[in-house]
Amino acid sequence: MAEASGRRIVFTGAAGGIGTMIRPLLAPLYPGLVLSDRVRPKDLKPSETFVAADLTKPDEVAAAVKGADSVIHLGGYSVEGPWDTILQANIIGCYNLFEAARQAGVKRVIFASSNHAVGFYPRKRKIGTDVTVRPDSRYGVSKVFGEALGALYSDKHGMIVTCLRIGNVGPRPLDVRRLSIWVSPEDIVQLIGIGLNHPDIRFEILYGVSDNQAAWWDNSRAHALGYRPKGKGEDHRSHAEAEQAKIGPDPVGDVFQGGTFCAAEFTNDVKRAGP
Ligand code: 15L
Repeated sequence: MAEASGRRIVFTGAAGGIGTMIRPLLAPLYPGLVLSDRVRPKDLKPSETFVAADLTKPDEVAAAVKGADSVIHLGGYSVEGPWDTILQANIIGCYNLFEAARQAGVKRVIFASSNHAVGFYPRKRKIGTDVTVRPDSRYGVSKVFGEALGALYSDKHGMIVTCLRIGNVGPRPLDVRRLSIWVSPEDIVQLIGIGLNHPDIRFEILYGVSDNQAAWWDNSRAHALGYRPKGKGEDHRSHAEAEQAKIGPDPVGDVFQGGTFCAAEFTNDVKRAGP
């Protein structure tokens, strides 16, 4: 999809794990992309523009998104953490981002949600994006909060919001669980492109997943919007199984889609955690 000239796109979380992987792929597609994070990426190129912003500081977030047409919001804390860490980075930080975007007249936001918003669905179930959320962690709850904020700003202010429930981004699936949820950097960039450019979007939740035979998610809405993933988890099965053999069984994590995020701090009975 073509990039409108003179369009200012701000990319939060640019120094993070996914940010570092996809920056080189985004650069040729979106010249002038404005990178933002708390810290300057170590490998920042002279051609790249960077604005430092701490998501917990509304004035810094406002300065970062000023004049922006669109925001790719990957910033925040990317795994489970203590409540105050999640509260600051992912709840307050996400609110600051959407509110600053509204005030700046930003038209489109792509929000990096996570599979952990629905992590307590059992692996034996295939789910779409219309199921009740079942977060598996405080982190998962914060992603549900971000999706809800996106819906609010879309309905109330007409912002075009795309939430990507991202599986696990990387060059290949890390273990057997990731055979189901793996997404290649190229495929995530394709989904971001849909969020930035598709004319028919108002509010969407899409799964950030490649074309995996073992997928647990129905991503038909993404496909209807033109998503054509190229990555295939199955191509990496032997690697994933070899890595899995190094990890012991997890009687809780192995039952649920969210894996270790479900097992951490778990005091329920697996059978009572629901179908
Ligand atoms: C996520 O949401 C995390 O950001 C990432 O670090 C992985 O843990 C991934 O989920 C996963 O579920 O594998």
